[in-house]
Amino acid sequence: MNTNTEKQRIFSGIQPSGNITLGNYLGALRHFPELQDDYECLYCIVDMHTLTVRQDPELLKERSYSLLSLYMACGLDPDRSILFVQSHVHQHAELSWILGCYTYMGELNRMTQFKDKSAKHADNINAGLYTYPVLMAADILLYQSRFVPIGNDQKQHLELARDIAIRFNKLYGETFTVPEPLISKQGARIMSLQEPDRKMSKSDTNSGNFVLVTEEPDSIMKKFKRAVTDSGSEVRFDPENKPGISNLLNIYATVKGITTEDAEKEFAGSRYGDFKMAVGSAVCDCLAPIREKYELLMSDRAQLDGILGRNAERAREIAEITKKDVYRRVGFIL
Ligand code: ATP
Ligand code: LTN
Repeated sequence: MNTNTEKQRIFSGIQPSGNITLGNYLGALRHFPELQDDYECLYCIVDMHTLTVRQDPELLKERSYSLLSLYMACGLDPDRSILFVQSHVHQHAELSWILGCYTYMGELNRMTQFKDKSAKHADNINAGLYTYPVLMAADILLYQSRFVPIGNDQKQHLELARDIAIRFNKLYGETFTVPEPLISKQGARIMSLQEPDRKMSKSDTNSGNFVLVTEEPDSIMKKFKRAVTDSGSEVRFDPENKPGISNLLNIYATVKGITTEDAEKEFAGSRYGDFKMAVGSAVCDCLAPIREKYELLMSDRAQLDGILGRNAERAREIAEITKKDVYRRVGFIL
């Protein structure tokens, strides 16, 4: 367990399964930098999780570098936070096996992400897709993480990680810190621009559904212009009856740092077309500085490799402490 004199830990991960969307940014990544001062933060590029869906090897590698650059472009400092690649730290896979033996199939059967992804990839419902939440629990529990900043869609997985930690602690004594989710009030669930009843997802095959953090302003504006609204004419926050408009209000409020009520007031009486353009340009303003930094960082591979190497070493040191403790408790010879 963490002693009181140490800073509490934060852990979060994003899959390099595609380019990072506005949804990933507003739901999760945006909050990562602000936690760096008060906590010891670990932000992982969870490449092992991406194999649950078929990936192109060259693209996967490229996207891992890209995610590291984006972490830094958003304000993460690799000397303060530990920014690393999951597959560089062998303890994730090792702990995952053990935790799998303390997870019930009934629990995994209930996971909505498994159900959604099985439906989406019916030709490849593999065992990794099923045990995905166990690996995620290992990611978090290895570092005795206290808080986990995530979007709303990951809440169920975090609950499972908590249940596994509590179960293991009951059997073997206090081994794991029981983690808690950090879910923001606004921006925790950004919906698709074309199908606003589905979440914005980076692995979506229709690029009109998402906006990328690194996308050019022209292209962003086009996507907002084409965003699906409704047959009415009132800019009103009503997710059930007006999912498109409500999603746009949520996006606007989150990037501007205001409430959806205030956003609604600002656009009272506006035409849909003008409203959509205002949301698009607020998003462009928010993302432009990130894109500039990102491009600079991506141009120096040697620097990125150096950061990954150093940070993986720091992560392995922490992870080994928990892994050894777990091995000892279950009765493995050390
Ligand atoms: P994939 O499409 O490959 O499943 P994804 O876009 O759903 O990926 P993840 O890598 O699984 O993204 O998630 C990274 C983080 O972004 C998680 O904390 C997740 O909760 C958050 N997140 C993902 N999509 C959204 C969204 N639409 N709105 C808010 N947060 C989101
Ligand atoms: N399952 C998450 C990504 C993820 C994660 C984690 C998030 C893997 N391991 C640990 C937080 C903590 C996702 O699909 N968004």
